[in-house]
Amino acid sequence: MKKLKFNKKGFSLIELLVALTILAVIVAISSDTFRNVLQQAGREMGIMSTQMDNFVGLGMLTYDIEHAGYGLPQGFRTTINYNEAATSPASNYNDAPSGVPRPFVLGNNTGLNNSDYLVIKSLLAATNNACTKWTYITFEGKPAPKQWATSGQNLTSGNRVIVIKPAKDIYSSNELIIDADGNFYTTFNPTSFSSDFSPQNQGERYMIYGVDTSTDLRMPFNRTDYYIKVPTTSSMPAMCAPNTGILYKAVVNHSDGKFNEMPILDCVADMQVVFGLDNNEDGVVETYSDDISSLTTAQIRKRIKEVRIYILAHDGGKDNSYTYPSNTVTVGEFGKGSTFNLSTTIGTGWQNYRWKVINIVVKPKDL
Ligand SMILES: [Ca+2]
Ligand SMILES: [Ca+2]
Repeated sequence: MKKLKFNKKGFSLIELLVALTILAVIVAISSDTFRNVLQQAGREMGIMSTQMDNFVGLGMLTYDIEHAGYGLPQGFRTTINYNEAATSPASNYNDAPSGVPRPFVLGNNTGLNNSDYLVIKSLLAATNNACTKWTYITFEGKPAPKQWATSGQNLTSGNRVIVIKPAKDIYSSNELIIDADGNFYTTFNPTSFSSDFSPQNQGERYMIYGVDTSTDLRMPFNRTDYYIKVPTTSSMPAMCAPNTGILYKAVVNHSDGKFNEMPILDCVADMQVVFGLDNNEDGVVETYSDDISSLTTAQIRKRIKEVRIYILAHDGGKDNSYTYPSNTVTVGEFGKGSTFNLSTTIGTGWQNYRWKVINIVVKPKDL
């Protein structure tokens, strides 16, 4: 066999493989199907996660935080009356029936083992086929919205959409269009779009955002909640330490306000969320807080520059030959979060699990 000769300054096979892998990841991230892949992988990871680092659910959480606030109305044209999550504890974090939706809402230490409950509101927080799509309609172009050259990017007939009149300048807010009957959404039609949801004046352009494929909307946005729970319908995986739960991503269904739950990590003892805040709005974070309950929607948008997530879980099952070195674990930073006591919360055998804290820092891009 002829031996291949490589220039010393050329690429080695390993380098090429690494480059190709990176390219494949970039292509995957930019494709429409990426979220579907994540969802499917997330389900599988929830069932058999043994390698905690870089678990796929972390990608979903990062994506949702990055896009919190995307397509979210900042104001309403007229009085609005909408529904949101139907059952507690999710309903504790509603902005319905008439509040401007907050991109982030935190239930601080309200969950299992005093873990945090994180709510993210954004059109991209759902997992349906319409919520990543948008277009616009102009006064001159009506009744047909703009069609993209790539058909896969277009909203399809029957999709439920919201319509937003963009802000005039950085000092004003965008505005959700509501018709005379109080409807805050409409059904997409690519050739004859609703005149009630179309610009009324020359030069105006309204944004049209997909929210759901074909279900009537109970709220003019999508919402996903992250929380730790011990499942009621199926038992915990046998490998998990006592008093741990499963970390879920749950999307609020437009049909009934209940959850579509997706397990993303098993054997989770705690999750803490800490926000990096720019209180004087000069672009630089000066404080870290685990309580954003006093912030207005506008302040949440202007001040939250970082979201830090800390997840305490164990890798693999119980191992009697292994001894975890400390009975307390810091799940947080900057004096926020928790000091988790393994011996009192987990109980007997706590030291025979490989405890780890997963730490991510995400900068929201769409606030
Ligand atoms: Ca907390
Ligand atoms: Ca600042």
